[in-house]
Parts: sequence; C-alpha cells; structure tokens
Amino acid sequence: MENLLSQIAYCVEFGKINKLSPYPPDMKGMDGADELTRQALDAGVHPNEILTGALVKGMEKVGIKFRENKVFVPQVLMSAKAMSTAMMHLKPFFVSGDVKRKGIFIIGTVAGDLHDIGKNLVAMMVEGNGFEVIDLGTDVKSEKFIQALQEHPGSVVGLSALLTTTMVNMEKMVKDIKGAVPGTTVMIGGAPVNNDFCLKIGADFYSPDPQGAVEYLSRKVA
Ligand code: B1M
Repeated sequence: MENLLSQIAYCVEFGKINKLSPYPPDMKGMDGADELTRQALDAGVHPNEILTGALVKGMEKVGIKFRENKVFVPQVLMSAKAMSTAMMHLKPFFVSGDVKRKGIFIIGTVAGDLHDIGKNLVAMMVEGNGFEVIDLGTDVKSEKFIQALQEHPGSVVGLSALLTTTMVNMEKMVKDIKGAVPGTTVMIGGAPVNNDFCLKIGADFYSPDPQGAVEYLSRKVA
C-alpha cells in the first residue's frame, strides 16, 4: 500500500500522467498517476490517503523545486496534469463528502488583465495541496469575487496581476471585497507587485510564487 502511494507521488513529482504518456522518457510504458490511483482505490486505499499521502506530497516537492529553479513551467504543467488526472478518480468522493478539502481558495486575474499562466500555476499548486480552488479566470471584477465569496463564505481570495496598469486596480478591489464581505483574507501576487504594495493597498499577504501561496494557506488552516 505504502509502495503504491509513493509511486503515485513519484508520478506527480515527475509528471507521469498515464501509461501512454511518453514523458518522462525513463518511465515510458510504465503505469502513471492515472492507473496507479485507480489501483489504489481498487485496493481499498481511502481517497483521503491518496490525496494527502501521495498527490499532495508529490506536488509539494514540485512547488519547492520550482521555487528553487530546479524545475520550470513545462515540468510544473506536466505535474499538474498528472495530478488532475489522478483527481478525476477522487472527484466522486469529494462530491459525496467522503473527503474533506482543507479550505476554499477563490482566485482570478484582476480587472483589465488577461495574463493567466502564473495564476493558473498558483491555482494548480494550491489544488494539488488539498484545497478546493474556484478559478474565476481573467479580467475579473470585484463583483464576481464578491458573488463567489457569498456562495462560499470564509474562502480566501487570491488576486493576480501582471501589468503595472492593472496592479493599481487591486487597491479598489481589495476595498470592494473587504467592504462587501468583512473579514475576508486577500492574497496578492504577480510579477509587478511586492510586499510594500501589498501593505499599502491593505491586502493581507503577498506571495512571490505558488509555493508561498500554498504555505500561507496551509498556515491559515493549521
Ligand atoms: Co504580456 N506583458 N501583455 N502577454 N506578457 C508582460 C507581463 C510584459 C512584462 C512584457 C514586456 O513588456 N516585457 C508587459 C508588462 C509591462 C508592464 O506592465 N510593466 C506585458 C504587456 C505590456 C502586455 C500587453 C499590454 C501587450 C500589448 O498588447 N501591447 C498585453 C496586455 C493584455 C491584457 O492583459 N490586457 C499583453 C498580452 C500578453 C499575451 C496575451 C500575448 C500573453 C498572455 C497569455 C496568457 O497569460 N494566457 C502575454 C505574455 C505571455 C507575457 C509574458 C511574456 C509572460 C508572462 C508569463 O506568463 N510569465 C510577460 C513578459 C515576461 O514575464 N517575460 C508579459 C510566466 C508566469 C509563470 O509568471 O505570471 O509572473 P508570472 O507568475 C508567477 C509569479 O508572478 C507568481 O507565481 C507565478 C509562478 O511563479 N504569481 C502569483 C502570479 N500570480 C500570483 C498570485 C498569487 C501568488 C503568486 O497569489 C494570489
């Protein structure tokens, strides 16, 4: 059983999606996250154990390696694909309530901004670490965040911006969101923003990378 979990974690870490996937080359023809997750469920491993003991573990390693520039965007995308393929097998258990997520994270790229590669990486890593992620997409206005928050009270909000012309929209958005749903925690990120800007606009946390976002959210629910 332990062996199966560590094999799944390895597949996520190295982006082995399924038996047919040619990447990574040294695992060609071997079972991937897809088949191994099915086997684990069939063998009676609890879905929660697969999530926390395999998928999250694999994704944590990816997050740390990405932060340390040991892997790059393509590898992270392969890992995220392996993870989401495995998650397809676990989805019915989330829906039925058999498996609890750590919390809900509502993320979007701010109004006026269409960049979504970094935002998607953050969303994937957060989801890979056991949170439910509601991704509102790009060019998202305050109203859409507020509506999502009203549907999912207590969620943490994440705002991403890549342009110096759109990062300024964050200030109003933080005010709008906190005004409409007091007590909401707002995290910000994206290439042009930094911690000083975060403090200036009244956001709660700035993360330069997905791993920082994961660590902050994990601390909040600990
Ligand atoms: Co645009 N673009 N772009 N662009 N683009 C930049 C950002 C730019 C720096 C290029 C340049 O001039 N050198 C520049 C911004 C300059 C500035 O504002 N100072 C720029 C510009 C000007 C524009 C347009 C205005 C160009 C034009 O039309 N004249 C236009 C704007 C469109 C709009 O948004 N309204 C535009 C359009 C585009 C494309 C559509 C062509 C495309 C986006 C495609 C897409 O996202 N689907 C694009 C791209 C790809 C880029 C570059 C090349 C790459 C951005 C990227 O994906 N980086 C970029 C130049 C560059 O960075 N080399 C550029 C990789 C990604 C992994 O990093 O997004 O920083 P990043 O995310 C990181 C962290 O920041 C962090 O984690 C991620 C992973 O480490 N992070 C968070 C991000 N969000 C977070 C949230 C968090 C926590 C961490 O918590 C909530």
